[in-house]
Amino acid sequence: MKDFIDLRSDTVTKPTPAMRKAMAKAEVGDDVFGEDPTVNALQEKVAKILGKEASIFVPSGTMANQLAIKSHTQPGDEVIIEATSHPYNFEGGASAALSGIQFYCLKGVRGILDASQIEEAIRPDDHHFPVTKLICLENTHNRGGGTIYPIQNIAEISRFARSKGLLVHLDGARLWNASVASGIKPQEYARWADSVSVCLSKGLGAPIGSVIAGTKTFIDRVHRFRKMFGGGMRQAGIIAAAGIYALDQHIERLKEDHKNAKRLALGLSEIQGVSIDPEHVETNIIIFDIAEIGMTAAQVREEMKKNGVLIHPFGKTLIRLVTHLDVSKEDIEVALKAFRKILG
Ligand code: TLP
Repeated sequence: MKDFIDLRSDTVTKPTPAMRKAMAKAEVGDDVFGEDPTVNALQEKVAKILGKEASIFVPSGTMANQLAIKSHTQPGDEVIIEATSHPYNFEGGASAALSGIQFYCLKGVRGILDASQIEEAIRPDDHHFPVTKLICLENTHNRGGGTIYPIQNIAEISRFARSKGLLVHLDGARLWNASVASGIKPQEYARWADSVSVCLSKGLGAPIGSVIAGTKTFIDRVHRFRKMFGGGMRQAGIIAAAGIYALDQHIERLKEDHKNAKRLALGLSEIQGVSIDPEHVETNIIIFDIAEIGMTAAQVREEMKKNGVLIHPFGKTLIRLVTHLDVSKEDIEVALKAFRKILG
């Protein structure tokens, strides 16, 4: 029996047989002692791709963001972030609990900020106010609908941040998607940020793993906190091998996911009552509203499940779909047929 067509997230991708082979063959050692050759190779590879001095392998994208925030700030500092960003909304309040910082949230356009907004958010140098320390950006922007951060905005925000002595962290959980879709190299995005986190477990088939990159001094600091957060892993080469394989084999094919997402968005836009602009689908994430249809997203989820398709409600009448390695062109047509049946 065929599995469900799983459009809930690109986190659901499974290692391919070839990736499993690479994992099985991986040379391993104790990474807490820095002795795992495969982890070391992955870290060198990612640092090079991102044009940074060093990088460090961590278990999840959440830990990567939280370690970056912890390493850049002191308790009481303020971090400027977009209101629908991942660290603010989907990381269990970790930045308050683990770093004692507070967020200053700005509303972006589909997740994207511009430098003038940042300028207004910086606190004056006065002891009444928290100290503004860090700006977090997200590329692509998840809740924004997989939006690609325009490189001009990143450059302007970063130049402005540097002129004010502020730091920039880039949550690049899906930087690969941004890069493949825009043709802009990951390094070009990364050069504007003091730290960059990337995920290997979103759309690339790797079971686990994220990497944070930055200067050697910064990564050294992250290393200490990784231990403190319980993220020091031992023979992690087994999973790092999956990451290396994913970077070598599964980046270019993200184009197919983007094409599938566009096809899905176009098909959905033809259903009466579905609110979606296919032009806004730039990568592998599709967010649409069904308010006019008179069903809730949770009801649609149940009906779609009966038709073999898994989807993710993103609000009362908002639905998010994500295309990835384990969703084919044919699966998109099956999903569209089910949507037409249920929503049409
Ligand atoms: N996002 C997940 C959920 O947590 C919402 C998803 O299904 O999209 N940054 C961004 C931009 C992300 O989208 C995610 C995962 C993370 C960080 C966290 O990564 P993990 O899940 O590895 O902790």
